[in-house]
Amino acid sequence: MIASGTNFIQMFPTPTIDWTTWQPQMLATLLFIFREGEVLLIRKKRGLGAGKINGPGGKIDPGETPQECAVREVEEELCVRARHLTDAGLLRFQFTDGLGLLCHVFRSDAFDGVPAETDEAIPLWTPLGAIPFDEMWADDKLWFHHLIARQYFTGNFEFDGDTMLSAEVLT
Ligand code: 6OG
Repeated sequence: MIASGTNFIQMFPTPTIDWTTWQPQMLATLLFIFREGEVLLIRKKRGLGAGKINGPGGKIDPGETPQECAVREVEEELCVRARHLTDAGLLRFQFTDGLGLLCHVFRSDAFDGVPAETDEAIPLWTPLGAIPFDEMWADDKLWFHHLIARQYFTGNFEFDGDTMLSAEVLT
């Protein structure tokens, strides 16, 4: 992995696809709610990445904006209403089975309600110094520090199932 300077790209190894012409088949969101020293993660019960820890989120419905999707998914998964979303990053995922997923990442520092377990997710208030990367998608450890630092990031990742084949992160 290479990392230098402030505007850096991390890579390992070289991507096999051309990200400049890449087109997604699916649009999705992730929304990370923060409070003093903690971030609200979920143990995902179903869908893509079931069993893993991630932020709440999901696929964007037709006619929905990414922000609307992010708020809806958090309400459905955790019964809380996030307020004042900011754009945190943009992630591109290409899976070897053909799925191309573009994921808008948001952050929020204000919410209403108390997170509750649902059919879709278990809420996990997680200290920022103890993010459980071993139980998360492999890309997360490459951009999570930018999310915490409020530094906008973009990432391009190739996956074969759970295995990350290539990665680039740009800030
Ligand atoms: P549903 O199946 O829940 O939408 N997602 C990923 N998130 C991370 N951090 N890394 C990945 O690496 C991911 N691949 C997918 C985006 C899928 C949800 O899963 C997230 C969506 O929130 C490959 O409807």
